[in-house]
Amino acid sequence: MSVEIIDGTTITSFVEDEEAFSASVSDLFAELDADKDGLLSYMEMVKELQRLRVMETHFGVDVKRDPEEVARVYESLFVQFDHDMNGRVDEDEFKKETKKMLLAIANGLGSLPVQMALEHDSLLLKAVKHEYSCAAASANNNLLANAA
Ligand SMILES: [Ca+2]
Ligand SMILES: [Ca+2]
Repeated sequence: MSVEIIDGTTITSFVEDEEAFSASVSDLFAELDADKDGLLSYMEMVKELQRLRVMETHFGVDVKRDPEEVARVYESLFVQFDHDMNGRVDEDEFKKETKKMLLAIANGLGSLPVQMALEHDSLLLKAVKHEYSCAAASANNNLLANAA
Protein backbone atom coordinates (compact mmCIF):
# COMPACT_ATOMS: atom_id res chain seq x y z
CA MET A 1 0.00 0.00 0.00
CA SER A 2 1.09 3.52 -0.64
CA VAL A 3 -0.79 6.66 0.28
CA GLU A 4 -1.10 9.12 -2.58
CA ILE A 5 -2.91 12.35 -3.32
CA ILE A 6 -5.14 11.87 -6.32
CA ASP A 7 -7.72 13.94 -8.18
CA GLY A 8 -9.85 13.53 -11.30
CA THR A 9 -7.16 14.90 -13.61
CA THR A 10 -4.64 12.32 -12.41
CA ILE A 11 -6.94 9.62 -13.73
CA THR A 12 -8.22 11.26 -16.93
CA SER A 13 -4.75 12.22 -18.16
CA PHE A 14 -3.64 8.62 -17.61
CA VAL A 15 -6.65 7.13 -19.41
CA GLU A 16 -6.24 9.56 -22.31
CA ASP A 17 -2.59 8.63 -22.76
CA GLU A 18 -3.55 5.71 -25.01
CA GLU A 19 -0.08 4.14 -25.05
CA ALA A 20 0.55 4.22 -21.30
CA PHE A 21 -2.99 3.18 -20.47
CA SER A 22 -3.04 0.23 -22.93
CA ALA A 23 0.29 -1.04 -21.64
CA SER A 24 -0.87 -0.87 -18.02
CA VAL A 25 -4.18 -2.58 -18.77
CA SER A 26 -2.40 -5.34 -20.74
CA ASP A 27 -0.05 -5.93 -17.80
CA LEU A 28 -2.95 -6.14 -15.38
CA PHE A 29 -4.89 -8.44 -17.71
CA ALA A 30 -1.92 -10.80 -18.05
CA GLU A 31 -1.46 -10.81 -14.30
CA LEU A 32 -5.12 -11.69 -13.66
CA ASP A 33 -5.19 -14.36 -16.41
CA ALA A 34 -3.92 -17.18 -14.18
CA ASP A 35 -4.29 -20.00 -16.74
CA LYS A 36 -2.97 -17.81 -19.60
CA ASP A 37 -5.79 -18.62 -22.04
CA GLY A 38 -6.23 -14.95 -22.98
CA LEU A 39 -9.62 -14.70 -21.27
CA LEU A 40 -10.67 -13.85 -17.73
CA SER A 41 -13.13 -16.09 -15.94
CA TYR A 42 -15.18 -14.88 -12.99
CA MET A 43 -12.74 -16.56 -10.59
CA GLU A 44 -9.79 -14.88 -12.25
CA MET A 45 -11.56 -11.51 -12.04
CA VAL A 46 -12.54 -11.78 -8.37
CA LYS A 47 -9.35 -10.12 -7.11
CA GLU A 48 -9.90 -7.12 -9.37
CA LEU A 49 -13.63 -7.02 -8.61
CA GLN A 50 -12.82 -6.83 -4.91
CA ARG A 51 -10.54 -3.91 -5.62
CA LEU A 52 -13.25 -2.11 -7.59
CA ARG A 53 -15.67 -2.85 -4.79
CA VAL A 54 -13.30 -1.23 -2.30
CA MET A 55 -13.18 1.85 -4.50
CA GLU A 56 -16.95 1.95 -4.71
CA THR A 57 -17.38 1.80 -0.96
CA HIS A 58 -14.57 4.33 -0.58
CA PHE A 59 -16.63 6.77 -2.62
CA GLY A 60 -19.62 6.11 -0.44
CA VAL A 61 -21.86 4.41 -2.98
CA ASP A 62 -23.09 1.72 -0.62
CA VAL A 63 -21.71 -0.64 1.99
CA LYS A 64 -23.17 -4.13 2.07
CA ARG A 65 -21.82 -6.66 4.54
CA ASP A 66 -24.02 -9.65 3.77
CA PRO A 67 -21.74 -12.13 1.90
CA GLU A 68 -24.50 -13.22 -0.48
CA GLU A 69 -25.25 -9.62 -1.29
CA VAL A 70 -21.55 -8.92 -1.87
CA ALA A 71 -21.29 -11.95 -4.19
CA ARG A 72 -24.21 -10.57 -6.19
CA VAL A 73 -22.44 -7.23 -6.46
CA TYR A 74 -19.30 -8.99 -7.78
CA GLU A 75 -21.36 -10.94 -10.27
CA SER A 76 -23.10 -7.83 -11.56
CA LEU A 77 -19.72 -6.12 -11.90
CA PHE A 78 -18.42 -9.11 -13.87
CA VAL A 79 -21.43 -8.98 -16.21
CA GLN A 80 -20.69 -5.30 -16.82
CA PHE A 81 -17.26 -6.33 -18.14
CA ASP A 82 -18.57 -9.26 -20.18
CA HIS A 83 -20.12 -7.23 -23.02
CA ASP A 84 -20.94 -10.19 -25.32
CA MET A 85 -22.17 -12.28 -22.35
CA ASN A 86 -20.07 -15.36 -23.19
CA GLY A 87 -19.02 -15.83 -19.57
CA ARG A 88 -15.44 -14.69 -20.21
CA VAL A 89 -13.87 -11.25 -20.34
CA ASP A 90 -11.43 -10.71 -23.21
CA GLU A 91 -8.77 -8.04 -23.25
CA ASP A 92 -10.84 -5.67 -25.36
CA GLU A 93 -13.83 -5.92 -23.01
CA PHE A 94 -11.54 -5.52 -20.03
CA LYS A 95 -9.91 -2.42 -21.43
CA LYS A 96 -13.18 -0.73 -22.43
CA GLU A 97 -14.86 -1.33 -19.10
CA THR A 98 -11.79 -0.44 -17.04
CA LYS A 99 -11.59 2.84 -18.93
CA LYS A 100 -15.26 3.53 -18.27
CA MET A 101 -14.92 2.78 -14.55
CA LEU A 102 -11.78 4.88 -14.15
CA LEU A 103 -13.47 7.81 -15.89
CA ALA A 104 -16.49 7.40 -13.59
CA ILE A 105 -14.15 7.54 -10.58
CA ALA A 106 -12.43 10.60 -12.08
CA ASN A 107 -15.83 12.21 -12.46
CA GLY A 108 -16.68 11.44 -8.85
CA LEU A 109 -13.40 12.92 -7.65
CA GLY A 110 -13.60 16.06 -9.75
CA SER A 111 -10.84 18.57 -9.09
CA LEU A 112 -10.80 18.02 -5.35
CA PRO A 113 -7.63 16.12 -4.38
CA VAL A 114 -8.16 13.24 -1.95
CA GLN A 115 -5.74 11.03 -0.10
CA MET A 116 -6.05 7.37 -0.98
CA ALA A 117 -4.28 4.19 0.06
CA LEU A 118 -3.39 2.46 -3.21
CA GLU A 119 -2.16 -1.07 -3.77
CA HIS A 120 1.21 -1.36 -5.48
CA ASP A 121 -0.10 -2.94 -8.66
CA SER A 122 -3.34 -0.99 -8.95
CA LEU A 123 -4.18 1.10 -12.01
CA LEU A 124 -4.80 4.13 -9.82
CA LEU A 125 -1.24 3.98 -8.53
CA LYS A 126 -0.08 3.69 -12.14
CA ALA A 127 -2.12 6.80 -12.88
CA VAL A 128 -0.31 8.64 -10.07
CA LYS A 129 3.09 7.51 -11.35
CA HIS A 130 2.06 8.51 -14.85
CA GLU A 131 1.24 11.99 -13.56
CA TYR A 132 4.67 12.30 -11.92
CA SER A 133 6.45 11.25 -15.10
CA CYS A 134 4.39 13.67 -17.18
CA ALA A 135 5.09 16.56 -14.83
CA ALA A 136 8.77 15.78 -15.11
CA ALA A 137 8.70 15.24 -18.87
CA SER A 138 7.50 18.53 -20.30
CA ALA A 139 5.09 21.42 -20.10
CA ASN A 140 3.26 20.00 -23.12
CA ASN A 141 2.01 17.09 -21.11
CA ASN A 142 0.75 19.43 -18.45
CA LEU A 143 -1.19 21.35 -21.06
CA LEU A 144 -2.83 18.12 -22.22
CA ALA A 145 -3.69 17.17 -18.67
CA ASN A 146 -5.23 20.55 -18.02
CA ALA A 147 -7.29 20.39 -21.19
CA ALA A 148 -8.71 17.01 -20.15
CA1 LIG B 1 -7.94 -17.24 -18.05
CA1 LIG C 1 -17.01 -11.74 -23.23
